[in-house]
Amino acid sequence: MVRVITILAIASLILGCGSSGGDTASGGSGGGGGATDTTAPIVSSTTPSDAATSIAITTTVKVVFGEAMDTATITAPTTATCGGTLQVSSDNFATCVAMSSATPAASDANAAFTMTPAASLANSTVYKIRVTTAAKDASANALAAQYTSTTGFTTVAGGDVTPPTVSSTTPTDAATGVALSTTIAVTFSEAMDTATITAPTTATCGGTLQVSPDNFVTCVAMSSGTPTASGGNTVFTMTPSANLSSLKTYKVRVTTAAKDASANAIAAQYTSATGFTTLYSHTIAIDGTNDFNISENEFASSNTGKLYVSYDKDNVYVALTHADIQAGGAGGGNKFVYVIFNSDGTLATGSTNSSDSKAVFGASKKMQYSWKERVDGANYTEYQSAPGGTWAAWTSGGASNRAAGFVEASIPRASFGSPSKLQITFYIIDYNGDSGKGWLYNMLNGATDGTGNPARDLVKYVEIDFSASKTPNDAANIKNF
Ligand SMILES: [Ca+2]
Ligand SMILES: [Ca+2]
Ligand SMILES: [Ca+2]
Repeated sequence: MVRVITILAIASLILGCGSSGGDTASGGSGGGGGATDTTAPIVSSTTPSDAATSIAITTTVKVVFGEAMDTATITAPTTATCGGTLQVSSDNFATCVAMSSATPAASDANAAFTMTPAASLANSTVYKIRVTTAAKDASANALAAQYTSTTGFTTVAGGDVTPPTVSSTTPTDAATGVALSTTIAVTFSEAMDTATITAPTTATCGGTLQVSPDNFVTCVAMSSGTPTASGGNTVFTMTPSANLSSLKTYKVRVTTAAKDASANAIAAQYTSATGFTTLYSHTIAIDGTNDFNISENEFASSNTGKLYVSYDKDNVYVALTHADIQAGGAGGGNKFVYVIFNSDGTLATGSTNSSDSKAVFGASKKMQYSWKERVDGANYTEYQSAPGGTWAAWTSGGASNRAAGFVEASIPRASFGSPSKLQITFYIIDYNGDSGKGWLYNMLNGATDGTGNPARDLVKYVEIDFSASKTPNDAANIKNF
């Protein structure tokens, strides 16, 4: 019985073939094995193409076949050991480029396959592509012969893979005494891609170069979002849109979006360790109102009065409060405020006595400039200097204002010869006191000295250093003659 069925089946098969054969030879009638592909696949192209040059070291490698392939046969090595059917090598396949995946990405209906190297290729290097005969088309026909690039593609020369670094900043980190009008520059170790160097133009921190007084909660608004490049694009300078603030410490930050000309980013965000600190500056209006800052400008005196010293880049400001000071023009007394200035740190030049002969400094110390203001009675202002040891009228460029309990003055720093330091001391004298000899409130000494005959010795003075980042009333600024 089994035998009969088998014979029938064979007969049926033969009959079927015969029947089919009766049609045209093109035979589309197709039983399963109909259009059998017996043609070996070919490599029709590669990308990069053979003999191509200046190929980016980050390139992918694509192999295009003449027909759809059996994806199971298209593989790549993931280590330097050559393996798989698609290979890339710089040393005639002694070793191969490790790919990020053993399964090349198929496209074009399985006719194209793309490999991504696990790491950047080397610069100035020739790479060949190989396809082994284990690569088969969808009908299991293998490549007729192994394919190998004739020449290979060459990667781009001289690639820079070194991240740039921040070499320095200006002002330098930890600098003090920085002018409020400073610009800020960042110097890199190499030329940068200028398109990646930007700055914020509002207080919102943004851009790759930032300057902040509060650890980057806010940033200094710059006048331009594009720092000025110099030094072959290694130095970038920013100009704040307004002066910086007095006695603030500013840090500089460079974000990792800053890149060199080869698109390498800085390895880690740069932030100043300490920051730079600005100079002191507080401008006073000479208007009879006390607009000095108590915490920065005030010196106590036990003579019921207080002294004030401030400065900005152009002027020095001094003031006193005292119960003896009458409103402008008011009062019937004969009292004067004296402020003595020296621009000579050694106090070696000038006059031994004040211009009213009521005060002297320590032994052999001399005085150079004075501002004298009547504070009880008719208004009177006098500026004198003693360049050769003798007091004479001085065109100080100063201005003063006297109000009830308060008198203040400004004098241009240039009028003292723009010194780096200035020594200042204060007293009040009453020509009607002590039988017309006058007597002193020795303001910085905190004592009433009494008679003005002989001249009183002023023991203390304030020394301001215009280049230091200190408040004028810093305790270290009170000196002894
Ligand atoms: Ca084929
Ligand atoms: Ca570099
Ligand atoms: Ca004022």
